[in-house]
Amino acid sequence: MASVEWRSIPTVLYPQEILDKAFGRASNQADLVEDPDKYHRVRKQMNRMVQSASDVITKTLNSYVGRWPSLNALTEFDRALVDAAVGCDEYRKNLGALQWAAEQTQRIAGEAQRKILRLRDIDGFHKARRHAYGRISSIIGQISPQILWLGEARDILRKLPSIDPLEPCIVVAGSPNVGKSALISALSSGEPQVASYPFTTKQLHLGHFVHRRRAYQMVDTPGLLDRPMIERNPIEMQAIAALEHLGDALVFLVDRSKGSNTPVSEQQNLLAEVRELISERPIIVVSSKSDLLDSTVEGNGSRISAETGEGLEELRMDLIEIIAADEILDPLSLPENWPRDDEPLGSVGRSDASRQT
Ligand SMILES: Nc1nc2c(ncn2[C@@H]2O[C@H](COP(=O)(O)OP(=O)(O)OP(=O)(O)O)[C@@H](O)[C@H]2O)c(=O)[nH]1
Ligand SMILES: [Mg+2]
Repeated sequence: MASVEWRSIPTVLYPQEILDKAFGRASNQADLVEDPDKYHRVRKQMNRMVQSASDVITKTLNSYVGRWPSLNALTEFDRALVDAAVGCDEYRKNLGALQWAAEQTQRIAGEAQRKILRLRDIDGFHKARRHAYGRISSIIGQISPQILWLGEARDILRKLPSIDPLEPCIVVAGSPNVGKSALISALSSGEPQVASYPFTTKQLHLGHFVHRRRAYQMVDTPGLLDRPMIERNPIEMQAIAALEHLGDALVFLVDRSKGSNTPVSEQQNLLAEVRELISERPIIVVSSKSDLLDSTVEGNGSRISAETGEGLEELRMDLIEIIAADEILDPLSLPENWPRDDEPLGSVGRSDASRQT
């Protein structure tokens, strides 16, 4: 399961644009037909117009279906995002309608071509072509709401965070304004990406750092894990549940500084709730904004400051360590895709065996 590059979902043309493209291409194709005999020329031209109009439409519609991620291939987290953003059922239904329209278009073209083959007059060829165009236009007209839906959905999906399920992922949580985004920026190599969750108007940050050739992704959770779960709607809960499968570790920030928006006791309650929800994954609790804390009072636990960099490298190493500890269940097993010495021999053996059968 590779990551979904939401940004690369192609533009969806308007229904009329799809028709214009198809019929325009078809006319160009007709102009290329050369035959001195008018009867044969027109017959070939009409035939070719129907064929290429149908080809363009089928190819365009199928390319949408093909380039939109298949819901079944998505991670639970991505599926939860799609569900909240545009609705999984709608997503499936509307892509299905495109597939249906592509099939109908091909069927209409086939029928028109068989008819042209049977006909014996130039006028009939023209009529058959016009009739096919009319039917194709009406099919596209029928799925016009679905095409428009996909165009709008694409604009929403493009902004979703793309997380690679094959690389480790660190989820950063905590009450509003505790410094989640600042921490991700401070730990990131390069500028973090900005994406959005469909549950909140706030922008989320996606960053990563590389350690021993592994990319550790970090994602923050504005509006997701920052208020009591009782206030959640079912679709948010679904995303929160999916977070558990996504993250290899969770960093929970507690802002104990005087200027904090949320009382520490409330932040602690939230932490207890998050612990319960994300019970399967290691959680590291850190005090944020240590530059604003009184060092004598706040001596216990780890502290970080995105501002001064205090504690950041320690946190990074802690994360790398707990993620590695979590991953290596069998100390003798090799990492996935690790080149094995016995691989060439093994594959020769297999192909020999298959040749005998
Ligand atoms: N002094 C100090 N200020 C910080 C630190 N980290 C974050 N801040 C400030 O705290 C405010 C909130 O930081 P953000 O990183 O946006 O917090 P957040 O948790 O992402 O906030 P939401 O996304 O709104 O929930 C900003 O004004 C930051 O500049 C820090 O380590 N030290
Ligand atoms: Mg933020």
